[in-house]
Formats: sequence, structure tokens, C-alpha cells
Amino acid sequence: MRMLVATVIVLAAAILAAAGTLRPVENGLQDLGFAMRSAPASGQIAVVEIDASSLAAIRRWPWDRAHYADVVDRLDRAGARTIAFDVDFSALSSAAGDARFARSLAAASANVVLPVFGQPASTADRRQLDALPIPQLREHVMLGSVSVQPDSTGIVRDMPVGTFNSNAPRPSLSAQLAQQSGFADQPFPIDFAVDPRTLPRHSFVAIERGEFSPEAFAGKDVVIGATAIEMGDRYAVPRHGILPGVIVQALAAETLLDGIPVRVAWPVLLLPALGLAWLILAARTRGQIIRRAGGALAAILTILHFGTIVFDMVFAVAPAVLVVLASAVFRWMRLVHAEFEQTRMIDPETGMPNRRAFEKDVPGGSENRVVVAMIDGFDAIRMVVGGSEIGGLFSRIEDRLRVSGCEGRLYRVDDRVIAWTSGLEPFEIESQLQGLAAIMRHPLEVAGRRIDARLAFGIAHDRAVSDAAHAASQVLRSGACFAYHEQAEKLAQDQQLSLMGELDEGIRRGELEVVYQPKLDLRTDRIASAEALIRWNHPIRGYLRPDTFIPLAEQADRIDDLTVFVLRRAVEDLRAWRSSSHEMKVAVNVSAALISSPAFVSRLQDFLLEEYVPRERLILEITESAAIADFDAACAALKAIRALGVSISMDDYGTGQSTLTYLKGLPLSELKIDRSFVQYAHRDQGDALLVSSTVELAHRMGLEVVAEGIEDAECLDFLRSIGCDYAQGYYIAKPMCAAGFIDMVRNKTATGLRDAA
Ligand code: G
Ligand code: G
Ligand code: MN
Repeated sequence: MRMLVATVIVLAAAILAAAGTLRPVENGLQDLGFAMRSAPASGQIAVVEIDASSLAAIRRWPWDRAHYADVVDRLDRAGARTIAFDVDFSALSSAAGDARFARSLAAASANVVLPVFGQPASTADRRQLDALPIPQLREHVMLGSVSVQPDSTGIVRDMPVGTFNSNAPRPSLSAQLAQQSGFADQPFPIDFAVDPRTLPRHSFVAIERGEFSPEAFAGKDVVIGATAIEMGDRYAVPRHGILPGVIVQALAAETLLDGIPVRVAWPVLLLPALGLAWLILAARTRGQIIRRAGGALAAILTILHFGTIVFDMVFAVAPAVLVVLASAVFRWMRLVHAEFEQTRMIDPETGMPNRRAFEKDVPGGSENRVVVAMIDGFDAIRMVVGGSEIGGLFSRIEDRLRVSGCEGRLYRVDDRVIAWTSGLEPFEIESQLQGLAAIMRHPLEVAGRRIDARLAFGIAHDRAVSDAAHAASQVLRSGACFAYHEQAEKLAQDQQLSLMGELDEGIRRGELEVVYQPKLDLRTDRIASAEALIRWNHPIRGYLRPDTFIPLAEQADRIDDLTVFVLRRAVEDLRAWRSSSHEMKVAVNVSAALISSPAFVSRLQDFLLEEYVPRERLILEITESAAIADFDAACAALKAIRALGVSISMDDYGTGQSTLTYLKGLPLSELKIDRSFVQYAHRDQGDALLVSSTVELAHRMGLEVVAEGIEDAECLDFLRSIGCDYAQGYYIAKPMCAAGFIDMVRNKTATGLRDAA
């Protein structure tokens, strides 16, 4: 793409150059070159001027040729190398004068050059006619043509090395003066860097009268011509305005003194210009554009400058300059455009990418889903925190989305809607959203205020963000956690059904494992118990966490088998540990829904009554994925179980359903405070108060307290300080396999142990 643009620019410049459109630009740049090289004349070329004072002294025009004869004699005597006339001698004058002049010319030892004027024969006849000096004069001299040809704008820039008038090649006067030979009709650029005011000049009449020092002419090349205004013969030139023809001849001769300058045509610089264009088009910032284009222009001017000075080559630079400027302008506009596009893709309030960005980034046609989070009561929140803090609100929410495993870009597609795409399976998305909803129960800290922001989630196909938002708004009404847009729903159901179909298989094939997360006894600083957590090592979907399939299992009535499976495994492991003389306790999660199912309860009782089950070392954690449907039945069942010696723990305490009624009515032995309260309790006064008063309340009711979700040392210290009984969390240990757990107990390598620290 970049190469294409560069090529197009170069081609355009080539076309303009070929069409001559760039002439004025080229001329301007060459004038700049003259100014950069500005230098005084060499002194080798001297001018003898037929100036106003000469005309005043010798009144009759044309002069008697005896005057020219005198001047030739004097200059020749002074040792001039060349004596060239830019004066017309094509007509006869007085016989005496012509004879006298001819004698001087014949006698001179200097090279004498007389001019030949080439011009059209007449207005009707375009043939060139040479106006030669009269035969008498031209016998002993050389001839030099003095056709000066202004360009189409009337300015003289070039001079020929020689001409082809009347089919005979003839050197030009300036070539004769500088004693250079070259090809006729080869024009060369006059170097107007030479300041014409620095040419040595002498008045004709002064020479004739001998009023000069002869050294001024020794070895010099002298050109004689008219500079007086009334003589006409004036030309417009670059840089110096209007100059008399003789001065133009002198400058041309100056130019030729050290060789004939060669014009280098524009195509030569176009190839390097292509490279420069490519570089400039690759610039990423405005500064880079300026630096690169500036460097490129400097390089081109350097070539112009030193090309002439060192190599006598005059480069045509306009097309290259044009290419550089056009590339810079093009790139600049692209950057401005891109920046503009960029700002159009950004939500100004939050700096998040907006809906436009979503539509641009998400191509559609993929198997992905779009998920949106809609902020409940957004307008009210906005009033509370103020418009300027909305950015803060969104970045807090963003943090939580990230913590819950949202990957990729998050877009603010609407005032109160954040959207992202997810390649996860529906059940994985669901569990992610449930986790998110749980985290969101914890207030957000925005501008020093605590804000309760509930999120409602909607899921739709592909990139149908409006559908997802619609589903989310349904959720706001229904009070659920998330909803699918209709189309997406059926697919999700199909996939989940198939997953459930695989669960039995999974159990049979031993894909389900039980891992143990240690609980630290804060009074003894020892690990004497653990929570059993189920994992599904799915052959295709990988390691599945329980929150991706437990809710499905509950819906599909598979949760009882699953729970019994975990219980059996836990009992086996407890017995194995005991035989290696480690007396442990294990907590097993039981969905609240199961407790009010008479079928499950009797199955559970049968199991617990089997003689090898160490009932007093089992804890049932009642996880409240749904409200307890039949509270009285559940209460009775739990009492019976408790009577068997099994402990009962209230899991996730503080969230959702666990009300004071449960605390009062259920036969509990333990309370597990939900990690959303514990995690920041050492930093957040509100949480600290909740946790410490819950510990106190539980102790008064004769319950032990487990705090879960401890992720750092400060949190653990805080829990110790308020007298909490057990602590569980990643800081102490992550869930691990049975063997790993007992190794850890044996070696006392859990972090958070006081003596270990
Ligand atoms: O560690 P973790 O991701 O494993 O657990 C996620 C959720 O799954 C927790 O709320 C936990 O209570 C629940 N869970 C883990 N194992 C079981 C189980 O065997 N039965 C039930 N009902 N829930 C479980
Ligand atoms: O009590 P429940 O069964 O709901 O809790 C177990 C869940 O908590 C599991 O998913 C487990 O992986 C997770 N968990 C355990 N300790 C920590 C912790 O320190 N931080 C977080 N974020 N999760 C934890
Ligand atoms: Mn639990």
C-alpha cells in the first residue's frame, strides 16, 4: 500500500515534470541555489563598458571605428589575453575608420573575437541569418555568436556553447572568452550565483584615453559592449533583474571558466525520491514526518548545491521536492484522519472504546457471543457520583470484570452498557457472570463514595449487541442474573444438555476429581481440616471449575449423585490419612436445594450410617445456590444428620439467602463468612465491622467461624486479631489433590502458619 502511494506520487510528479508544469517551481529552486552559492566574480573576465560617460565623450554614434582601434591597441599593449566585442560591425562605416580598425585587429597579439548576430531573416522569413562583421574586419579575428535566447517567460537562463547559424557550427562569444569548446547548440545554464557587480568594469572612454593601470588587463579576457541605457540590448535574468547583454556574456564566460556545466534531467532524482517518499509515508508521528521531510529536502538542496560546486552538474530538483512535499502532506492528512477516526471510536466520558469501535473491531460471522453488562439504576448513580466521575465508575466495574476473567476489549456501547465478546461456552459464560454478580454485591468505591451497582447481563449471538442489551433489560425486570436473547438461548440449552449427558460418563471414566483446600486453625496455627471441592477434568473442554457445571447438575437433577460421589471420595481420603496417623476433618458442599429433597436425605442418612464413615470428622457446607424450598423439612433433616455427629456449616454467609431466620432455625455448628466480605476487611472499615460483628454474633450463638478468601498476610492478621476460628484462602493454600494436601500437613509448609513465617 505504502509502495503504491509512493509510486503514484512519483508518477504524478513525473507527468507534471514532463508536461513542463513544474518549470516555474524548478526555476524558483534554481534561483534559491544561486542565492545559496552566491559568490564574487573570478576577476578573469573584465568588462569594458560603452557607458553613458563614453557616449557623452564621443558624441557621434555610431562611432568612428578609430575609437575601437585605439582601445584594441591599448588593451593589447596592456597584455589582454582575449579581446571580444559585443558590438555590431556588420555595416560599413567610414573607409578610413574601417581601415584603421582592421589594421589594429591585424596587429593585435591577443585573441580578438568579433560577434556574429544570428536572427530571423525577416518577420515573414524564419530562416536564420547571420550578421557577420564586414569582410575587411573579419580577416584577422575569430568569430563568436552572440544569440541570447530568453525562455518562454522572457528570462535568460541559458547560453549556447555554440550555434549552428547558416549550417556552420560556430562557438559562442562566451565560449571564446572562456576558451572552452563544446558541442554547438548545447545550451548550458548561466551561473547567476556570480554577482555581476563584482565583475571588473572599465569605461570605454577611460581606456581610450589611457586612464587605467595596465596590470588590470594583463592575461585577462576582456569583453567590450554597451551598458548605457539608450543602447538597448538589455535582458531580464534571474536574481539580478535586468542586465546589459555584455554583462550576461561576461557571466556566461565566468560560468564556463571551470568547465561546461551539465544539466542533469529530472528523472535522475526521481528514483531516490521514491525511497524518500517511502520513508516519509512510513512516519508514525507528525514530528517524524517533519523530521523526515525536512531531512529529505535538505538532502535534495545539498545535491543541488554541491552537485554544481563540486561536479559542475546542475540537477533538476523540482519533481523530487514535489514528491517529498506531496508524501509529507499525504501522510500528514492520513494521520489527522486516523486521529479523528480514533477519537470517534472513543467514549469521551470514560476513554473506553465505544459502539463504533465495537462495530469496527468485531467483524461478525464468528461462533463467539456478545455479552453485555447493563448497570441497574445508572441515572441515579450518575446523579450521586456526578458526571465527571463516571469514568471512575466504569474503571472500577472494568476492574471487576477483569478479575472475573473477562478478556479482550471492553466497549461502552451505550450510556449504561458495557459489551465484550466471548469465545467461551455458554455454561462457562454463565458461571463467569454468576461470579461477577457475586463480586458486584460488594459496593464500588467511586470518588470516596460507596456505590451499589448491580449489573444485569445479556447474552446474544455473534455481534448482536442490541439483542444482548435487550436481554439484559429483561433481566433487570425479572431479577435474574443473566438472560439470553432468544436465538442464542436454544443453542446454549443444546450445549448444556450435551454437557449434562456427559456428566455420568465423566463420573464413570474418573474424570471427576476431588481437591482439598486447607483451613487454618487460628488458635493452634495448625491445619486440621479442609474443604473438598470438585473438579471435572473434561477430555475436550479442559479443567472445569464447579461453578460451570454445578448449577447445570442442579437443574438436571444430577447433583445428588455428584454429592454422594464427593462424600465417598472424602471418606476414603479421610480413612487413608488416618491410617498414616493424620486425623483430619473434611467439609463437603451440599446444595441447599438437596436438603429439602426427602429422597436425597434418606440416601445421605443411609450413607452416613455405614459403619466405616467417620461421621464426627465430616462437615456439610450448605451452599445456597437456591433458597431452601421446604424450610421445616430441611430443618428436620439437618437435625437428624447433626444427631449422627456430622457438623453443619452455613456457607457463603452474608450473601443472598442466608438470613437470620436460617441462623436461628437451622442446627448449625459453623458459619463461613463469604469472601466478598473478608477479602478487604483489613482495609475497609465497613467490611471490618461486618466481619468482626459476625464473628461475635456467631460465637455468642455457640458457632465456630470460618473466614474464606484470605489473599494476603494483613487480612490474616486482622482475622486473628478479632478472634476468628478458621481461615481459608489462596494465601494459606490453594485447593490441591489429596496427596498434595497431606504432604503439606506433614511438612507444615502452608503459608500463613505463624511458625513458618
Ligand atoms: O473452588 P471452587 O471453584 O471450586 O468452587 C466453586 C463453587 O462450587 C463453590 O461455591 C463451591 O461451594 C462449589 N462446589 C465445589 N464443590 C462442590 C460440590 O461437590 N458440591 C456442591 N454442591 N458444590 C460444590
Ligand atoms: O465456600 P465456597 O465453597 O463457595 O468457596 C470455595 C470457592 O472459593 C472455590 O471456588 C475456591 O477456589 C475459592 N477460593 C478459595 N480461596 C480463595 C481465595 O483466597 N480467593 C478467591 N478469590 N477465591 C478463593
Ligand atoms: Mn464451600
